[in-house]
Amino acid sequence: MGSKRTGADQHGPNLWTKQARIEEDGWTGPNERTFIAIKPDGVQRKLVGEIIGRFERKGFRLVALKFLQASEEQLMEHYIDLRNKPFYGGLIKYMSSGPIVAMVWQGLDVVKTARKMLGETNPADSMPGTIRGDYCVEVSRNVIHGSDSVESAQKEIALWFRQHELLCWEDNSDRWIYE
Ligand code: DAT
Ligand code: MG
Repeated sequence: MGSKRTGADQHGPNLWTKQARIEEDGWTGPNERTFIAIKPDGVQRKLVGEIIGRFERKGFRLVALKFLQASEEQLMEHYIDLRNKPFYGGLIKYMSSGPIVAMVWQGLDVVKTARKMLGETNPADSMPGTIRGDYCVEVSRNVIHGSDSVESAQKEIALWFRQHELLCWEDNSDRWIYE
């Protein structure tokens, strides 16, 4: 060794981690993605670490994450299909009332599996062991959002993230998770 590292070296890829790059792959198989958001009540109730931990331990891969307070406009777009529901106004207010954690997770059947991990929309219908079954009580304070189909996931990810915010990185546990 002995040679002095240049600035470029220090910030570039090293032996252990491939430099993250913008993901351009398709959405099938292990590349399927879903949009997950920890709602303002989940943040206030200190569930961020617990919820992220569940997705990590399951074996899904984190592709993007940000902490933000969403505008009513963005939330109205996100929940556009519910615009005629009586709870729509209250839902937009609650979701914009404090910071949320917006994430993209990737893996085989991640959309369907994440919905199972969340539980039912109403916490009272959610099995213990699910996030909503374990951590909340009322439907209008159900701590987490997850896309309900691959098509919604694509729309939601495009609404909440820019392409360059979605990172492709080499996950060293992949060979223990996929055959
Ligand atoms: P999910 O979040 O399980 O996909 P959804 O898309 O039907 O459920 O509704 C979006 C959110 O709206 C839901 O997470 C909580 C709120 N919501 C749904 N039904 C409600 C109701 N009957 N009263 C109050 N809020 C409700
Ligand atoms: Mg929904």
